Amino acid sequence: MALDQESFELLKMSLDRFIQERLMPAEDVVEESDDVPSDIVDDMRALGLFGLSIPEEYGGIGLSMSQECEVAYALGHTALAFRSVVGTNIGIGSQGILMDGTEVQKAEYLPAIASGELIVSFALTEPDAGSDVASLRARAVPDGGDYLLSGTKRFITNAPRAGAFTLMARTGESGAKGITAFLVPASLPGLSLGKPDKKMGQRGTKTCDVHLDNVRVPATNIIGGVPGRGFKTAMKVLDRGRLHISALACGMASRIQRESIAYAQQRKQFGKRIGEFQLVQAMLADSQAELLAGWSLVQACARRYDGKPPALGDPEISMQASCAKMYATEMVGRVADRGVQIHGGAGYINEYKVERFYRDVRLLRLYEGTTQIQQLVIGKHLMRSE
Ligand code: COS
Repeated sequence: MALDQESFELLKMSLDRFIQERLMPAEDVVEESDDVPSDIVDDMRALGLFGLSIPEEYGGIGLSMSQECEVAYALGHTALAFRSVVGTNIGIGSQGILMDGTEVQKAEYLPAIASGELIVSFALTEPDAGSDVASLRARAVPDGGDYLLSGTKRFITNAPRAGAFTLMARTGESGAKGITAFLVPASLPGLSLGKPDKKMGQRGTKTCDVHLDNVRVPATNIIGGVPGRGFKTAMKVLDRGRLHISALACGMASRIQRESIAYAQQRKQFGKRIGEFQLVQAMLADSQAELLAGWSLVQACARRYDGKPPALGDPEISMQASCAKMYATEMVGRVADRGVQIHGGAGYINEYKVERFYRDVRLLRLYEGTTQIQQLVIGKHLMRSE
């Protein structure tokens, strides 16, 4: 699956213009209001951003992973809240349905997800199951032809905006094999939302708890129709999500570099522009080399991903996605830190963008698997290989 090159170039041109002319000027509004203005969300729908990764037959644009990474890289150049609005529809919310759903589920859900009419969230994490997903406790108990779902899901991105959830609950034995993925409409009785999370950064992104109190879900809403496959579905979705996040991290590193270079070119100290000092140039050079290394790694891993049908899962691809996620998100943390350093005291003041980006990028090393989880995935894979 891929969009032809000519159409993709046109899409990228419109997107770049949209980022420059609509999103960047609205960054302060997002920061101050802690929300993304609804007219911008409407424009995102019109541009097709919600359906980037959904095949054309279901009303999406059908980008390849490499193309999706280029889009994530472009969106990384502005407040991360904008990408977050569309992020769950492009990635972790929709991909379980696409990879493992039945034809009926795909036909029912994907067109509305692609158009952005339906926002879909990914509900995996729980208060006591973060990195250790296999220990999750939300229960799904069979009742007639239905399941009754109970439990709490935590830090669920876009939950306040969501019309449906791809939600993992336990239908069987302890561990990974007892986990099932369900499609859960947000309107079902017994489903309620917690208070909005107050986060360190990424203002404008919406996360909260999702509480399930005997929510009756038909068995036909099990993704793929077979219980016990939810853990693998979640892991495959995360492999893809991790590549997307690494591209986003590189985009944000590039933006922080731009801000830092612009500052170094105009700020004067000791009678010179600070960018003329070699110690400042050294920081910029380190960031530039790391940014290029990260982005090259992400592109190479995305190309490799495109060579393999995603529904199958592949330990080599998981390992590569974890390498990309680990390197790119750690890298942008270092770039943001240097960005603040280059700005000096101004970098600690919120009228300069680097102060905000420094806080925003911190999350990239945590969600969709911490750096330590990426190390585990990589290490496990290496120890298994001959
Ligand atoms: N694709 C397909 N199958 C996968 C897979 C993948 N990427 N990763 C694991 N599996 C399969 C394994 O092959 C194994 O299958 P079998 O039992 O048939 O052999 C099964 O899933 C269990 O795998 P494993 O034993 O590796 O599971 P663990 O409980 O050890 O968990 C980690 C592995 C820690 C990597 C996983 O729990 C994880 O990714 N945690 C972080 C979760 C996360 O990112 N949370 C963020 C919240 S979502 S925003």
